[in-house]
Amino acid sequence: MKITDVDVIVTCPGRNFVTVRITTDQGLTGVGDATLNGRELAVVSYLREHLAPLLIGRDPLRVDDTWHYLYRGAYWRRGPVTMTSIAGVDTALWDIKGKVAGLPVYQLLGGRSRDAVTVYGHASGATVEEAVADAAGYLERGYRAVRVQSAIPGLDSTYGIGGVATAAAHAYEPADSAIPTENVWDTEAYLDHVPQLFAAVRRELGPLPRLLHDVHHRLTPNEAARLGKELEPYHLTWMEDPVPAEMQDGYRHLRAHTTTPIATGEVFSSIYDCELLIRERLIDYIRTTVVHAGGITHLRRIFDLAALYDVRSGSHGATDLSPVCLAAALHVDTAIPNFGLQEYMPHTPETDEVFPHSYRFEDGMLHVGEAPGLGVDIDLEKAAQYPYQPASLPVNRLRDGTMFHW
Ligand code: CS2
Ligand code: MG
Repeated sequence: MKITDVDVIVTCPGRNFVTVRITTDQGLTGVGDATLNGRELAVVSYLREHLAPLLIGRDPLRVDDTWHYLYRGAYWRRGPVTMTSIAGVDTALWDIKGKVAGLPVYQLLGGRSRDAVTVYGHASGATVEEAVADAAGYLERGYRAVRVQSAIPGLDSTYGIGGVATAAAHAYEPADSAIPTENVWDTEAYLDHVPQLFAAVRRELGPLPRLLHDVHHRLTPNEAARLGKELEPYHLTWMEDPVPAEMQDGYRHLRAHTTTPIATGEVFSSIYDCELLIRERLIDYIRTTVVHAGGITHLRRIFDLAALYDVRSGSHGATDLSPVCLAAALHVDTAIPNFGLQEYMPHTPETDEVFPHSYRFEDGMLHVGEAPGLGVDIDLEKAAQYPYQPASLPVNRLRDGTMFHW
């Protein structure tokens, strides 16, 4: 069998997505997500100009060899653009391999380690009361775990705040303008508010619901230690991305000062970004996912390393990761021994139409399909109806204008 075509498809049903579609000489096709929010066209160029020509004529079933051919062959290894491009190709090859074998991909990864995948939903609100009500709504809809974010008094906008209306419309998308929106950030206002938020959530919802919070990379290790300590009474399942991803040794200070579980990894693109944090048990959950961490081939290796140190998976699953990525992530989540939680933000109805898929949500769980391959595809006609729209993620500045972390 030989690869005859490698198409890179850009579509924007509400937000931009990049999809790799590989075709073989026997008419089989495979799809892979290669969406890098706010930098989509860099990946498109890397794929079209540099990877597609190298794949024509290759045997699509040599998945691991192709992965190393693209990774070691690049000479300039790692990094978000390279690893997202490799991920798109790798995922499409796993899809083809499943179709050739007549099996869903999780069967090729070792079979089921569980009957369904526990997900967490995104509750948020412009006020504490609204956030608590939104979280209660998720529990009523069967979710077993809820991430809670709320607006910070005194700040016009804060990460993750879409409010009930936006949540109902599945419309929260931070990359909302061609030129980055500039927000004002205030760490003290945030640190003062978040413990109050979780005090209210626990008071209203009780001790059992699994609660999560995304700090979104905005604290120093010592500020994160303070927050982690102040959140201890509320027994969070995890505090996510407390410090910028580059500050890896800062996790030692954080870990030494709080027992609040820590999750990180959504911006990591290779096992080398995760190794120290996993090996020193500085985190409890690793949030790498298929599209940004080099595809199924490399993600599986990251989770295998994590399993050695009892670190669980907590894969990123925001709506800027396409249904192709979510389907692939569910196959990995279904098979690995050290599954923790899967992030789940439902996509817009238009997006679900462009990417027909067999996974389904039921009672707080996502169920991977049994179709051969990944159980997801791209409708080329529908995709063509939604041309690319320039969109950048926001930036943060402190009150004095200093550039900060978003
Ligand atoms: C966030 C993401 O869902 C999350 O955990 O960190 O929504 C993130 O902001 C976006 O994926 C960035 O594109
Ligand atoms: Mg996050």
